[in-house]
Amino acid sequence: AQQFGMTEALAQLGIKAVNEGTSTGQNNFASGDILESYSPVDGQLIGKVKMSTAADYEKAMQAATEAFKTFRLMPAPQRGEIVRQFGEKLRKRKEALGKLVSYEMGKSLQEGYGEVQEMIDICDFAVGLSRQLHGLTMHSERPGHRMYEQYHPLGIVGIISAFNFPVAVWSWNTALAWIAGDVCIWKPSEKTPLCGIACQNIIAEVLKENNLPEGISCLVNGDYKIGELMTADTRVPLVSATGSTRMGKIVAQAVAARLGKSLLELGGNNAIIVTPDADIKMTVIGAVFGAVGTAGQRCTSTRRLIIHESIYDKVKDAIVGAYGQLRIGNPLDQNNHVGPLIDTHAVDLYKKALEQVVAEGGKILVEGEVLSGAGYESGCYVKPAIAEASNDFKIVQHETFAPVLYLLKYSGDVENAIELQNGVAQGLSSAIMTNNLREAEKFLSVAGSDCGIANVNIGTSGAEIGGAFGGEKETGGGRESGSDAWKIYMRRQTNTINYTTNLPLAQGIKFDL
Ligand code: UN1
Repeated sequence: AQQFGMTEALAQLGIKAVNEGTSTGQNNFASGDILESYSPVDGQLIGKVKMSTAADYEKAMQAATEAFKTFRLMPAPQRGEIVRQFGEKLRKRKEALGKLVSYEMGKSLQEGYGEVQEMIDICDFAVGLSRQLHGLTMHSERPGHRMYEQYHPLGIVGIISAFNFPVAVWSWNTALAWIAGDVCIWKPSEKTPLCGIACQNIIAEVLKENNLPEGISCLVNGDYKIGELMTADTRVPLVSATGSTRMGKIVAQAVAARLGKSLLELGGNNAIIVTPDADIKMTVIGAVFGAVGTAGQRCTSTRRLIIHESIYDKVKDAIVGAYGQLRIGNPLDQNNHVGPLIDTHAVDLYKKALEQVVAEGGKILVEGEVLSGAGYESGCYVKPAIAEASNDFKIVQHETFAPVLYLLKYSGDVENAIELQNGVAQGLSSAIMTNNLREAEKFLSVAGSDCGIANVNIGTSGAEIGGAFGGEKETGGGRESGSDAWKIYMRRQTNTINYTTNLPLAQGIKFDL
């Protein structure tokens, strides 16, 4: 990692070297056990942080509660100015933070930079939005009355994020929450704690320079136990959680039990439909990036290709051929396409998936393999694999967070492909490759894809921040990022104002005293 300037990058982000002790972010409440962060890139210890105890969590809550009292009074466009400054700092640290993301999480450096770019983009979006937190005005049924609605800040937003987008998902939430006037408490994945420290250090600088309370952004490190404190806490009106469907069900139930709000961004099982009218060259690029980008660890990763029988062999050969060109290795080296999986546990799940697809009657087209030898010492590097399968296989129905792509065949009309595409429990992202207008429109119609994201002639991953991001069914139903996703971070209030000397009742009810 040294040769890629990692030492300088870590220093720039305020991360301590291993022999210098534990890294602490500003307003990072942590006095518990030490959590070590090992890189899946080279197996080296990158740094250490302390975990947060229940007492630390309580301190964070107090800081956040205090900060909210003043932050909510700041006009929204001024809060936008804070987010603008944060975006400016991210521009300056893009290289360092992108490198840390790549080194701690394992995604390619290009994708690490892309992730920081998503943070910058959502900041820009939020700055504009800070002047557009619009409510509607309505006509009252009563004479001399006026009605309107307004959006007020919610309070403390709890954020639980996953390892695969260790910085961007936090910023999708915080950038909107902050312009909305909320304060945030973040529990990053215990697999990427240093990314959490680095982000916290950047926002803490902005807060300090503006004389704002640190509690606007709090960090707690730790495992699910800290998450449990948050989900059960009535002081946290909104919990935004990204991760597995299993985790999401636990969070949703705990938050619902106290009638809080949750925003869930859970598993996907994303497919690309390839029709006889598809552009094969574009299909190959979209499908291969979708399947092997981030080593198949995006919630939007392409897991299934649903190919028409008439072009099945052609598409299969082209994709298999493209897999032969993939270079797997250190993701900091921009010559490589595919980096490691997050840890050896993920490698086990990858191996199990490949065993299971064979056991269920699938046929391997591109063999998987756990790579060993020079450059692969971490034990986390695997070869992206392809299997021919059937949609009803249990393993195909399941989201395996690894580069395993299933090829499925359909015959007849595009309706048959749509049925397969929708025939899974998850509903995040979907795509169709076709130059046929009828097929494309059918796919986007009410009888088409049942996912939160449906694309034509691009792959399933790599959404822009301007749209609402999220999905249906077991994906959890939440929407983050663009469009009107900001509304979940605010509470809506309907106001009726009477400017007459009479007090008529609605619905024409007579009540005379
Ligand atoms: C995720 O995998 O949790 O659409 C988020 C994409 C990225 C975000 C993925 N912009 O692939």
